[in-house]
Amino acid sequence: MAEHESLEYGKADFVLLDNVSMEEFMANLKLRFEKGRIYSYIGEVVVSVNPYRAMNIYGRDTIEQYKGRELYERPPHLFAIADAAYKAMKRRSKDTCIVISGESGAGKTEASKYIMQYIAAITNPNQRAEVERVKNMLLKSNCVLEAFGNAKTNRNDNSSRFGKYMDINFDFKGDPIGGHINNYLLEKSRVIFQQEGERSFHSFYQVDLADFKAVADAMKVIGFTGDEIQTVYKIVATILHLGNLTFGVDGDVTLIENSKLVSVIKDLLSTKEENVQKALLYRTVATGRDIIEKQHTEQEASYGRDALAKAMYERLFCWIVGRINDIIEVKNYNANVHGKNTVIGVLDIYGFEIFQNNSFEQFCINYCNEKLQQLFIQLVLKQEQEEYQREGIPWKHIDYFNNQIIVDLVEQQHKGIFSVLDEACMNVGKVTDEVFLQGLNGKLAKHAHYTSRKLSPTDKSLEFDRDFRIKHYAGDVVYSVVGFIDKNKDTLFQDFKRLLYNSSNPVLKGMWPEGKLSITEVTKRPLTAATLFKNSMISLVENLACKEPYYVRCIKPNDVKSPLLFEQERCRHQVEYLGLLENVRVRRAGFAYRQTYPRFLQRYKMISEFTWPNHDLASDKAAVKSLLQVCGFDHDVAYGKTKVFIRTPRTLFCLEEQRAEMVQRIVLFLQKVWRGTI
Ligand code: AD9
Ligand code: MG
Repeated sequence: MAEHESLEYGKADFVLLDNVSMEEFMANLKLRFEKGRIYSYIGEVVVSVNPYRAMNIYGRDTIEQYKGRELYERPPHLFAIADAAYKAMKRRSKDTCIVISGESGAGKTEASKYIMQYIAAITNPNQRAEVERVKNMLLKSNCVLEAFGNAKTNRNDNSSRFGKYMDINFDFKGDPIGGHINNYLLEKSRVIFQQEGERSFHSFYQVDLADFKAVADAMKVIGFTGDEIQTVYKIVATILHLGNLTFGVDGDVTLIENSKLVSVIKDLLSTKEENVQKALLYRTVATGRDIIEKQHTEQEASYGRDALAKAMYERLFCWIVGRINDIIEVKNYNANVHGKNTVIGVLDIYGFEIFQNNSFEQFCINYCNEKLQQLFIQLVLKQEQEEYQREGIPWKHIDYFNNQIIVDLVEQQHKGIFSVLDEACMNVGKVTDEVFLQGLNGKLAKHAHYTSRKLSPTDKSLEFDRDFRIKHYAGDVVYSVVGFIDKNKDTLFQDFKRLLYNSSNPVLKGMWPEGKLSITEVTKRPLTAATLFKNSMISLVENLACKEPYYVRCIKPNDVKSPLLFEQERCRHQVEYLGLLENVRVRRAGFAYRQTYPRFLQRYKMISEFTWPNHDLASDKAAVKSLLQVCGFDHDVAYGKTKVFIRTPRTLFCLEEQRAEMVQRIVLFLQKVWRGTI
């Protein structure tokens, strides 16, 4: 139980609720939010509610309060979990990771930044210049990634439109020596289309001097060259101009209506005007032995232009991440000399999404959340189980909904939705989204988590040839198949790749190595977007699974960015799909609380005369036993090899109360001694 918090702020740890019911959970969450207590625990999981106002809880003094402390010693905070992850890494040479989840606007990115700031603040006590440089680069990389990967949406003014996993590497002293970033599925369609009230990526608007300078300076600090920074902005400008480019027809000839733009674009891309023109209007195809240039229809030309804009931006973003990695990655680390190099990973990834219209992107994002939920289930349960085994305490099985069935529905070979989609995309001839839906219906008719109107004709919430519904662990989502095939194929005409590869700007050329291949050499189909995403998710989960995980579950209190409003229904839904109640149950079904014997004594020894001020028993374990026997709690605890386990939270409460009483008495006693009245 966290110290320094009276019950007027509610229960700091949900494990301490009298009854685990949705009502009690919500009442506690609301009370804490209203009292300005935005963080709570479920055991070691941090539950965070976005305060939508500046909180004075991230300063140097707060950092000092959490540094080196145990989780329960201070009120719940992100810093406590960051410190726990750091301690585990430093003391036990464990790789750890902090998984931050929650929906758009819930506060994931802010949380990840506070965690990084905390780690930066508590490390490098000797002020080694090299470590300071690394820390600075890691922090600055956020600024660059946000400029190119974030955008204003209706849900969040600074919404991350990509998933991010960042490893921070530490040397044996526990100081950061480098890092690595993995990025996932950038929402590149935003470059060509934004919903009403939304914007494209921040980078397209950073033309006023201050914003531009901040990002360009951050790039410079990280180590981008002048040429590289210039190329980045040339690409951004090219994409803006492509957005204004329109096509028309004259007889049977497709032409560019505003050809002046082509001249601007060719300068930005350091290529020839005729090459740009040709790539926009024709595609080269190999038919048998012949190579012909086929003119685009107006529609094809527009499609090609949009695909080019999207692909250039996506490639730019991945290139930026790659460059940052080149620079911040640990080089020449010799474990024999420097000791083990350990890692803390921070995952800030899109939460579950249910929109009015859900497409391929939402499908991928929600699949990602299924994978992470599966990992959460496995790790939380696995960890509990392992700890009980290690400590020699019998394990009791707990029932929970295992979402593996939904993960399989999406990713299974041959039968899964991704496979059906890829199969549809392989077909030659006219493949439509409807054909894909038929394929799904054929293969998944009997699946308990899949429905379409065809299979359930009376279900009016679905359209016949357009929609399917997945029963996700977090709720039902209806997806429209429109655009699935196209987004999965993600075609970019080869001609564009060659155009960019043949640029005389070496930075741009370097981004498009596959443009080197001539038409006859291109034989391999590029992997589909679904396959790439699936592979990246599988390797992400593998990576997380071998680390000791810490969780931050973020909740968005309302849709109007208000610091005052706690929308009950809105929050309840999030608590539900984040599986927080199950989390509390799992935690309580075993032992709600555990602590090593010395630590336990340190906190409660004043309760018993056998242990205060010191005990003379054979071991700390024996002393804890005698203390708990005297208090009458012996029936509610188990004694492991190194830790005492307490089953019900009430016992811990009583101990805390008795402790508080004794501390009070001791203080009064000491005051009297000092005043000389004793
Ligand atoms: V998205 O999935 O990338 O669209 P996030 O990352 O979950 O989303 P973000 O961290 O960007 O949300 O938070 C949204 C906004 O809430 C921020 O821009 C802040 O204005 C506000 N916020 C979030 N956390 C805090 C906080 N701890 N203190 C103050 C906060 N404001
Ligand atoms: Mg974010």
